[in-house]
Amino acid sequence: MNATTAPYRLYGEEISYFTAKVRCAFRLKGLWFEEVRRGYAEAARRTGRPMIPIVTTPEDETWQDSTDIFDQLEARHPEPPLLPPTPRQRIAALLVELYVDEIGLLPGAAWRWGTPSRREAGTAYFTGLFGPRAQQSASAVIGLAKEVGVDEDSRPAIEAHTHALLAALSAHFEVHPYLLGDRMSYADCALMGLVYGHLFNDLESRTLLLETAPPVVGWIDRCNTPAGFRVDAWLGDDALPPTLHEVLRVMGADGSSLILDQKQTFETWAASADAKAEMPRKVGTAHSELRGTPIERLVESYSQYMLQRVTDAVAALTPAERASVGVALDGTGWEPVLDATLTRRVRKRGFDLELEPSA
Ligand SMILES: N[C@@H](CCC(=O)N[C@@H](CS)C(=O)NCC(=O)O)C(=O)O
Repeated sequence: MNATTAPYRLYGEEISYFTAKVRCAFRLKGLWFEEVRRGYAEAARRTGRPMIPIVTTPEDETWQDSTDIFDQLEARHPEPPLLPPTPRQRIAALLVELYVDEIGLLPGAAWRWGTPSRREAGTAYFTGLFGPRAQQSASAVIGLAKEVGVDEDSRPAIEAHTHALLAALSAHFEVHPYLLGDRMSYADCALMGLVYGHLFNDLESRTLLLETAPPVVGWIDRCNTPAGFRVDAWLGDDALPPTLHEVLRVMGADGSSLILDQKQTFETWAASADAKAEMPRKVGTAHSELRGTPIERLVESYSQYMLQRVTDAVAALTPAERASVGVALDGTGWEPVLDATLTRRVRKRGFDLELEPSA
């Protein structure tokens, strides 16, 4: 079922956050794929957006956006599935992705670019990847790190959050091989974006992982080398074990206020926006906090797309399923995100996002 007559091509980098998410999905599904480096120009040529990853299919279609790539892969190659069919595990997996895409950027950027020595190591890494453009590319990403909320004042809180996350993940992976049990899933693929794409590939955070979180290093290895077609099971009874509850709690308690403040910024912008005009990538600033430390973040319209993905999945549950998810996630800090009502929605048109007309 997963045989193709030509390879998929994944344009991305080993150290790219969002490439690391989807690489795992190709491996999990046992697909024939090749990775192509320095793919920004090809991404821009095919989509108008110099952003990786992109995927080209055996039929030469182009996919962009890790989340959409997951959906396309799942639709074309449903076995083995990425997303569990059961409500608690499905919502948990989508929350892990929301955390990674929106909040994980903070530790990801802080450990790569947050101090002079990290900037030096990151820039040296870029030299091998981008040649003469390394310095320019590094300066651009250092600017993005500031935009997502990383600065000298916020770094201690971001690092404290990272330590808490690694402790919770270590405790979980001491007992379970993957986030949802004995089988890899969407949640593992998403988390690999932060934990492998950035933390394991960056010098200082790799040392942190090796010295303080060996079970997480073992999990990275399992995700990078799935055991062929041996597919074990997700936890029975749609369970979210206590160790996973704690992982979700660190993510939700620390991250949900920033996610909701971004929603507020987006919806304030949208209230006076012209739905027919091209939607800007950045729509304003969220004044938020992490562990009590102020965070200023430029808000991307795309953040509404990611939040909507979770709230739509919640809306699709039956009342009994919704109640069961509520019980399982009680105390994680995710409750206000699960209950959020979006006043304005976005949708994809081609590779672009646009505002849905107001109801
Ligand atoms: N929503 C996109 C984000 C992709 C993304 O931000 N990729 C980074 C590299 S990991 C990039 O190309 N950044 C360039 C930019 O932000 O302009 C996805 O999930 O694929």
